[in-house]
Amino acid sequence: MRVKLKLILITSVGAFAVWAVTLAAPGGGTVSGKVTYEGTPARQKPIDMSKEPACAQQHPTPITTETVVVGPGNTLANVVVYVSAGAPDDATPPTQAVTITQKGCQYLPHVVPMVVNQELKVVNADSNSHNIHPLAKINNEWNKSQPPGTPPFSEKFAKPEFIPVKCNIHPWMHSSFVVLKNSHYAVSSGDGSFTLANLPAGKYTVTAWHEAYGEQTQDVTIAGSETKTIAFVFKAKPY
Ligand SMILES: [Cu+2]
Repeated sequence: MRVKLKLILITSVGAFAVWAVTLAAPGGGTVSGKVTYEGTPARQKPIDMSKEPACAQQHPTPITTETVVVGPGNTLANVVVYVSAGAPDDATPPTQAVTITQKGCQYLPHVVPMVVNQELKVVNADSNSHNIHPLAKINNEWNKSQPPGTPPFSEKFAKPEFIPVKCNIHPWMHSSFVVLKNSHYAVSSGDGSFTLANLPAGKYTVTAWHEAYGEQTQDVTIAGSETKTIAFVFKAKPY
């Protein structure tokens, strides 16, 4: 009788555990919000691509530098928002590669976050050569020429680092590789918004990084499947 009771108890505890896991598995909490600036951002400079006609032709309206990309309502794009403390490092890198494409003598996207040892695919979609050169200091620095029509190549970075990237052929081309320890990251879009989803309950430090305005952090505690809203406001550097 006693054994039977124990069995029933174990079975119900087991069933409860399965039920609890099922409840917790799909969601977790969410941190979302907006990145804005105050002050006057430096005016972006028009890019003269006349030396590379194949690229110039791709921009009927001349483009500008993308160091600071803003939207209506003082919103700030291209800010990497990521969990810098409180989450475990990814045990294995995400299986899907991150891609940077050189097109119209621009880097698409302008800011490229990735996880340590995640595959980074470099694509040249132009009919001219590019020379992609990440100026890494903690990771190995490399410098690769990519003539038109050559297939994409893959690289990866073994350590977390913010890496400025340039093209040795076109001085106006620059990008940033942001190598992070976990996949809890987002890049603020044109309207400054970002979302970090699927965060298990816990206390986190969230960092927002901008290539010209530096970084800010905020602590956020997530309980259950709630959504917490936070805001980052950067001081724009003037002209
Ligand atoms: Cu180039």
